[in-house]
Amino acid sequence: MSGSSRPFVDPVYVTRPVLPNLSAFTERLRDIWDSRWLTNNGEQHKLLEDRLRSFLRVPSLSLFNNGTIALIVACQSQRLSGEVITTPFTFPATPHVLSWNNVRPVFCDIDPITMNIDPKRIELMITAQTTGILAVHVFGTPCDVGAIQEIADRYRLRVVYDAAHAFGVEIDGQGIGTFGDVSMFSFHATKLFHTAEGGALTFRDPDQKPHIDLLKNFGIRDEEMVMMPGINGKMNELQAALGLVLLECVEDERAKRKSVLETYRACLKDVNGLSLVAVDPPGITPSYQYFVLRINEEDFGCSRDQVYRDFKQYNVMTRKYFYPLCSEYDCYRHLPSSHPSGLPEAHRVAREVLAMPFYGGLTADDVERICTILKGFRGAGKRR
Ligand code: T4K
Repeated sequence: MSGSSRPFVDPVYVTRPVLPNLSAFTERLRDIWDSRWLTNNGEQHKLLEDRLRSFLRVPSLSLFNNGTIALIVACQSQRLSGEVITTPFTFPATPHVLSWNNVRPVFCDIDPITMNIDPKRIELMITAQTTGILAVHVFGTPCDVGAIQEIADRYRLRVVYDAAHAFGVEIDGQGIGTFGDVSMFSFHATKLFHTAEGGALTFRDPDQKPHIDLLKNFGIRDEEMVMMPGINGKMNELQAALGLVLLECVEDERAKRKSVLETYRACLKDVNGLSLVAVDPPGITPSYQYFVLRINEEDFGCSRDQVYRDFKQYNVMTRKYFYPLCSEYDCYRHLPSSHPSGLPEAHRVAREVLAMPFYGGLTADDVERICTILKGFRGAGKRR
């Protein structure tokens, strides 16, 4: 391996936003300026909904101003109430949207390989109050959608997917946004496809769209009729214009990330104590959103926390996605389902994961240097 272990001059972040050619963006801005139409279902918005529907292979889609508001609306649209079974291994937005809907999150343990909610344990957590399952395709790895749907059908539960990390993921050619009742995609700046802030809901049944579009627009049907207490979840024309030009860059960025992933794999194969989270198992079209390692302290001779801290001295800013678990937050710790005894796999995974720098702008040399630095930490815990 050619990589040296010098510190990087500039910080290397976990990700960098993809940016389009500026003039392609300003061209669209000119159209917006000419039309003086800035938000509320404008031309850019309509065009982006069309383009994303075909890109994501979904029958129906509604754009939002961010993924969290979209997920709040998804829960409203499915009339979730009482308790909803979810995963503790996720970004805070996932359980928070339940709280914002006055629903109690019930944390279910995860599968140790996929790190997604474990369908085998879901059934044990169902009570008379359970109305749905809120599952996350964490790091873009699809949940066991068949097993989840089977449980939901048997108990008449709604299924909402947090697909924030799963842009462009397909299972045997089927868009990930077609599973369950509704799925949420995040278009935050740190995502493979983004609109600076933004998001979307996708759903198999196009009849859901009018209801969801009402919910994101204050419940307004026309100038004299407000149908329900909706919220302002609208994406504006500037965001949509950015999305339209960025959609043209997604395949190129994906190809670059695939090559970054291959370099990581080549450099880190057979390192005792490190395992690479598989983002592209057979049959899955991956998103290439994150590249995550698991560090087994005993075998690697250095803990995940130590690796995270030591990397900073080399200007490499990794992230502990997702530590701490949501069940450990002050607002959820009191819940019976938050007790660590019921979440052993989630606790182990949260201690071991480390999201590595992963974006198309990384060169093979950057990746080799990062891997050389990482290998230099082996056994460091024992030497201290
Ligand atoms: N569900 C799940 C499972 C999610 O992961 C998320 C969001 C949501 C729901 C909610 O969707 P949104 O409402 O956000 O649409 C980041 C993102 O802000 C967040 O969207 C994302 N998940 C989460 C996993 O990552 P932070 O707090 O780690 O972001 P931040 O600001 O530390 O950014 C990470 C790195 O990216 C920085 O160290 C540098 C780089 N960066 C970031 C920004 C914003 C840039 O280079 N330029 C930038 O503009 O949450």
